[in-house]
Amino acid sequence: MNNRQRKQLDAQGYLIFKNLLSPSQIETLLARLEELWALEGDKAGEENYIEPGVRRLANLANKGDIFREVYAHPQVLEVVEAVMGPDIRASMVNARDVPPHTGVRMPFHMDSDKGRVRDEKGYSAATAIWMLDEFTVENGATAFVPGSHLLDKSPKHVLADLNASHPDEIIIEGQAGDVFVFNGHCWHAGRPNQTNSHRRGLLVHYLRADVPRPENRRQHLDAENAAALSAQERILLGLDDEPVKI
Ligand SMILES: O=C(O)CCC(=O)C(=O)O
Repeated sequence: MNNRQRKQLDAQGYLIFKNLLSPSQIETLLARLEELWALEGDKAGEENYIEPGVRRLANLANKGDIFREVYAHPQVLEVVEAVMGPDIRASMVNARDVPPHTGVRMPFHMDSDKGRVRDEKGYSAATAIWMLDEFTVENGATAFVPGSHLLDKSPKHVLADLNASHPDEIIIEGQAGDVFVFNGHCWHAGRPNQTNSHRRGLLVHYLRADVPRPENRRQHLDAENAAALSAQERILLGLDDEPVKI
């Protein structure tokens, strides 16, 4: 991150990095996601939650080595650490597809668990949305309110209609291979797809290590998959953290 990017992250709450994935990485990732959607059928996403009208997948850290280069990408981790310090955990590693001519506008929300705002240690959430298709206004690119992390308020306590567009929102467009990384306390919302093509992305949610993560906000790895990880990836996934009952 250079100075300009650091200033933008602090003031606006987000950065977009172009072309972080190569066409062959995108192709491999999409092939694996489509395979998983076919295998998991109507249970897809259930380890986290099922969202009507869209296709989701969850616990992807356990579903392919290829996801390691995404959730542990150094350029993204640098931003996440700039948001909330070095002690971070990848809580959710998900896919989300807004299929053609479908999806509803999501309510504006933050990705900090339970509407948590900045505390004495600062911010506690950050998210990376990896674009695997082009993201456009028409196909459901994310709505985002720049600078809303500075308000220290959850949109549900402020906005009269969480489902309406916000006067200050911008739509985060980009190409397949780009990644949109943001302070998870920023207000944002998924949008419907009005086109004939899919809008597929990977969503990686990071939380500060001291934020309790219930079972559906953690990655659950089989022994064989866990054994392949580096020490840094084990820490990032919090595999050795005590389970938390919430
Ligand atoms: O897919 C998107 O555009 C945003 C999704 C999102 O905000 C979420 O799943 O919490």
